[in-house]
Amino acid sequence: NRSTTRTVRLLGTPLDLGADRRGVDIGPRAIRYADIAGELETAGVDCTDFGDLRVPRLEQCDTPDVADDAKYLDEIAGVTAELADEVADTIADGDVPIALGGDHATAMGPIRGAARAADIGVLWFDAHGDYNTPDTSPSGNVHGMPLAALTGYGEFDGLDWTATPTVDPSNTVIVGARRLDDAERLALEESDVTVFTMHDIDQRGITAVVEDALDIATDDVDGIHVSLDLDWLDPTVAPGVGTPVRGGVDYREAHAALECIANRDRDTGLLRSADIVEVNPILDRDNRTAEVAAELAASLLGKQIA
Ligand code: 6HN
Ligand code: MN
Ligand code: MN
Ligand code: MN
Repeated sequence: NRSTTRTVRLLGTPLDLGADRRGVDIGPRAIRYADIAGELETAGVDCTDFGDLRVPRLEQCDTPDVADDAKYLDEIAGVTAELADEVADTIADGDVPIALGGDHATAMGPIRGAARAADIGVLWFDAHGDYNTPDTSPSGNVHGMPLAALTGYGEFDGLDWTATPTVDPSNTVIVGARRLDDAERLALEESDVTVFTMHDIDQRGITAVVEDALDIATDDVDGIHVSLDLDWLDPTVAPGVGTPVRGGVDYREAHAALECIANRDRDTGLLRSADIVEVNPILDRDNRTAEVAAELAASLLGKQIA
């Protein structure tokens, strides 16, 4: 049981090298303007902001070959290795790191950092599986690959750490999937990763699905990381994302899901780290998606709604 006030440390990661659509690098700033710090304070946690990590600008990088099967992988590896160090330091200080992306390749940082100190499970809220590898990816965009890399699936040239799982696939759960590439779907079927689709949420309701996801992710580990891709939500609620897919969770379902995690966390202190990714202000309307992101952070950290 947790009784002391916790401190969240925001780690801005303006990484856009993993995705095709420009603008996701402005995500951290938009989420700050949406007052994530104030939202987190309403959840009863203190909030410190470490500013932004340095990320190479796309214009400064060598243009990838058209045949490149994992574009900017070296640069992304460098940025996320630094982010992993910051996350590990944050956890060692007793604080909760939240990485603000940036595209979803960002998640490699906090998950590797959190896994250094403890065995963790992962809850991956996403329309997509992000389980492609350089060999299966239809786009060569690394934001479609982080979960494969982190569970030790596939060959990633030059990324030595992918040779062994950072997280056990049997403690890895995708929630809300509705668009998987063919090879990705097959690979997930053969893996020990659990996938709850939107169909499961339709049939069983969001809270039942998330309770199951929590049971799976927390089995025989010390804590969890929560990875929140804003395209998990329906584009009517979160339009500012680079790869929108119709048919996502609505506003209340999203909050209910994170409140389930907060409830479990209140009893057991299982939440180690999180990332909030894929907010693209260029594609957004009136910063709505960043506002949803900020509000969801508060629900994850235990904001009471009454
Ligand atoms: N995301 N499956 C597609 C690809 O290019 O691999 C889309 C990936 C989207 C990734 O939204 O984090
Ligand atoms: Mn994603
Ligand atoms: Mn996605
Ligand atoms: Mn296990």
